[in-house]
Amino acid sequence: MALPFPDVPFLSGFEEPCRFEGKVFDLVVNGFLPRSIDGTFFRVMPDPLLSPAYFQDGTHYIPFDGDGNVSAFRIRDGHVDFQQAYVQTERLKKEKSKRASMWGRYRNPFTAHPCVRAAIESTANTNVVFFNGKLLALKENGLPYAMNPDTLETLGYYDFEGQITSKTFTAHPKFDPKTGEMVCWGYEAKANATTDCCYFAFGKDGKKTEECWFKSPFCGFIHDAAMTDDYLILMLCPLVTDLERLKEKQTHWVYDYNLPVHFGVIPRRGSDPSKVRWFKWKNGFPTHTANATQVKGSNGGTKLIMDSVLVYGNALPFFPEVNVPENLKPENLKISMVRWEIDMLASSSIPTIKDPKILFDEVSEFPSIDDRFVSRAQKYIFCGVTIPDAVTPDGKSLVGLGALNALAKVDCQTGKAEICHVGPDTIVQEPVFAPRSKDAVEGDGFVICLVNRLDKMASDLIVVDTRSFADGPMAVVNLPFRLRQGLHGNWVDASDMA
Ligand code: V55
Ligand code: FE
Repeated sequence: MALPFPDVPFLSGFEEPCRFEGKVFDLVVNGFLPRSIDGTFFRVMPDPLLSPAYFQDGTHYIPFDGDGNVSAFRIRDGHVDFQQAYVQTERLKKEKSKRASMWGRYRNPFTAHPCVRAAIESTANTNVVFFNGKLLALKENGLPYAMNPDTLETLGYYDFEGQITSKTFTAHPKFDPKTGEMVCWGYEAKANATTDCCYFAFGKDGKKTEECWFKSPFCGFIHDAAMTDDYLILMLCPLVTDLERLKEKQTHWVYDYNLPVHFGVIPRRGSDPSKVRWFKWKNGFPTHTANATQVKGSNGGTKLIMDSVLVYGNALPFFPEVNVPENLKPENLKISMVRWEIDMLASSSIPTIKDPKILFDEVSEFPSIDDRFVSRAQKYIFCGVTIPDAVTPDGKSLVGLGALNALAKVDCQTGKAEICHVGPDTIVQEPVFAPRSKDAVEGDGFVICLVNRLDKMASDLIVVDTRSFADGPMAVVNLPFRLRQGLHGNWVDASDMA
């Protein structure tokens, strides 16, 4: 008998597990979808399939738990077909055989039931990327699961035909539009709570071209990075772990308000660990990058410029915190889109970098750009934004990271943004950009975004023309049900998938 899911906020209301796999043919389109949009929007959400038998109180659940359930919206000739399938991870197969979830706290194998403790822990629930003919479902504590992009059939746990020895693989690999390379890293790459990191890259044919092992200054969260022509810039956040806290059955991470954020600069070519450099800044949590580029500085050296979202404190309040400043109110945490500068001629062993410049000063998350401009100075960033005056039916303001209620098109040169309102009682998920054509100018195309209609308890896919961004969506595509909050996804043009 399947027990009810625990009555906790992360599993209730709009966030109740969806658990649906299957297809919906020809979704209803309100408005207009131009024929130039031809491709698939893939995204993934953490979506617990089995209710927990082991920790029935559910208090250990956080929004990053849950089996990866991949959605595909295939857009062609003005029509949208929908498909969804779970990644058949080793972990999900064990859950299905037991007809219950047997896992404990987030990324802590010491809390899992003995029957499942040895299983590959990845839930494949954080991002889906297309590379070399395969769809890769990613979770940063394991290797990818490969899927067939046409059928969403899981092909298996994927070590790139034995080419990688890292035990982990980022959920945010970078794709070089000039060379077709996929640039990746893993942290805690030999075992949980180690400082071992691995940088690796693949040519567009899937052959490994680089592998470089190095250590980070402490064992912390390295969720996202940005890439220039010659460097990968890792963001090591002050969200830390150690073996003791895992053995004490705590959740993996704790945020330390006394620890600076660190940036690791890895040369993309040459695989020389002695060339890896670290830089630091005050305490803060840069969550996601938009892009980076490298220029020649006035001192004659290389200057790296990187744009990211910056939260001035713990961005993930479901993880515990230490050394919290006395006057800190979580609801007042400031969030900005910022531009960092890293001077490669700076000489001390871990130089402190200067305060970043603010690009856009509203609460924002999920920055995305025109991916044809990765590692070049982009003009536009598309992101979710919180417009503070929007209210829920019972008059509550929608504020905070979990409640992005509109989309923004940020002009990085002027700091001005166009806002696309998406309707009342709506939370936007991560927007992705699809260019109008292969040779369109930067940012000319469409923003595609799944939105949560809290009033209807259903989801819509919206499509916004970036030429008339502030006019609102040109098409609203109705799903006949609700998809919970997802993390990341990508647009894949049909010509790239063929
Ligand atoms: C993120 C999400 C995760 C995770 C680590 O996007 C970071 C942030 C869905 O799980 O495990
Ligand atoms: Fe992410």
